[in-house]
Amino acid sequence: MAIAILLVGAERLFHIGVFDPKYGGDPLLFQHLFWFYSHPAVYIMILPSMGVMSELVTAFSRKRVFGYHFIAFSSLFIAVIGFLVWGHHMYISGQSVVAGAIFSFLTMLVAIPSAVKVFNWTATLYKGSISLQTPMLYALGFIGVFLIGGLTGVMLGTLGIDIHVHDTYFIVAHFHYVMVGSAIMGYLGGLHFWWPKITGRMYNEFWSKISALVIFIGFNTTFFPQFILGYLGMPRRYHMYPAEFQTWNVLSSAGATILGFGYLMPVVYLLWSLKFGAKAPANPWGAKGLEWETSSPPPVLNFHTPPIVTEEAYAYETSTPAKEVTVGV
Ligand SMILES: [Cu+2]
Repeated sequence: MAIAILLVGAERLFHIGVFDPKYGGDPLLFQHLFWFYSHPAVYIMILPSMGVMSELVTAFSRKRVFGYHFIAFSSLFIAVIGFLVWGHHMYISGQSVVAGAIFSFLTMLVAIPSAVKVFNWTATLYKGSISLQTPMLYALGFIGVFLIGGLTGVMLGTLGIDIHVHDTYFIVAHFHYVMVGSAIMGYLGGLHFWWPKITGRMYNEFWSKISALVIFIGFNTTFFPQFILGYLGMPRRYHMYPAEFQTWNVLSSAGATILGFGYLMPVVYLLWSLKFGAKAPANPWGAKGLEWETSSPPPVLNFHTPPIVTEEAYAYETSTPAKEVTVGV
């Protein structure tokens, strides 16, 4: 993005032809630079959320995360492939069919590490001792919503389907299933998981569960109709539309209102908990991990005395203990 801005500056100030045909430039180059930055930017937003997911699923299933190494390396794979797929935003920009086919193939590759994660999280749930506390509700919501976001990504990576739904609400719906449904759902799950650790206060369990459900329902009511609208041909960035699209648009707006209330609720009960919430114990979830070995909130420098690590990471009851390691402060 910095390079693109510098090039725009060079063109405006010194009339060096980069993007503007008047000076011999090509406007499509700007799209290339934009998407070369913007596609990885999307992964930058969802990868931390996926890390939180692995933490939540294992803690609330009381099982070591299934396929730990596969989950870890799939994140690296997604990060690398993310830089090679920008052309899937430009199938109908006039780029060559060969380029389109290569970008389509590379885009399909993203499905592999994504599926590795979803299957491994699901396998972690299998025969786990699951407790449906608020962070876990967000984690389960994430799996469902990300499945839809990911599978519609495969649909859009297909050259033929993308020509039909390009620049329609289908894109808007897909993007929000990944960015709002998945990424923000993971962030909220993480916020509810570590809130007692960060603040030393417990929030209201009842209202936090209600809020998670309201967000899930509001989100799907907002964005699922947009898949249908887009598939039926409603373009994005238009505020007027034919009468036959009215019902889906009204449903989507109604969902956005529900979603808005869902997002406001945590603001209220989390702020409330700062003053009136019960004092949080060191480890309210019975989770594994060094942060749960210290008080909530942690003291300056995190530990009064160096903690002694006697277990492997995520050593819930099915795992074997590892040899003793001392961790410095
Ligand atoms: Cu992309």
